[in-house]
Amino acid sequence: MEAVGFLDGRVQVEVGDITAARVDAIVNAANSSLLGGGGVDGAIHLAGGPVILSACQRLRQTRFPDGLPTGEAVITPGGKLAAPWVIHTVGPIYHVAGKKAALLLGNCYRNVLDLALSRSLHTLAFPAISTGVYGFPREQAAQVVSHVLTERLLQPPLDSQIRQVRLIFFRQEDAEVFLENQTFPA
Ligand code: AR6
Repeated sequence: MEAVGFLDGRVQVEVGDITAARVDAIVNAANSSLLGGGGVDGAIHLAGGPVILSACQRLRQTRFPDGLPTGEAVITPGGKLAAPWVIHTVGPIYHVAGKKAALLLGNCYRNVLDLALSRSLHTLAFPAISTGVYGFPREQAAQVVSHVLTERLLQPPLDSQIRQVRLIFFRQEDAEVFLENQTFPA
């Protein structure tokens, strides 16, 4: 699939492996332990090497003894990844979050963007947070993600800060579901 652009090309929808993305930071769909797992989390730790886990363990000890709360985000070095940084966020478990699921998923994207702003990062790559093991419906996620990105990327301060957001889907079918359900302005 060719990449598809929105918001003047600043948002790009594509199919691929996020661990190979050359951006300032890739985003990890972590769990609150920050100590790794399966899915994209496992792939990022495997590709980036032990530097990422060490930094996550330090964050647990210093700032988050009870784990990173759902919707929040933290940053670590990227280790051996092409991206110098990884921003870890914890998406909602859909059936646990109930009515708050959409708000919490939106918070993941908002908090990642805010962290990128505070670290002067310009280019990001996101996986489809919560839509794997955590069971968030892909159609609803597409609406939440396109809404939050539109709201934030078109307004100060992110309008002049974030040059590129790549939404990287592992499977072509997931990218197609996103494209069918997104609500970016034409
Ligand atoms: N590049 C891009 N996307 C990927 C890759 C990759 N290399 N690998 C998988 N995906 P999931 P969640 C896609 O389950 O639902 C972990 O165990 C995948 O196809 O990784 O937020 C954590 O430790 C799917 O579309 O994340 C947590 O315990 C998307 O990434 C839990 O899973 C997200 O699927 C988090 O669950």
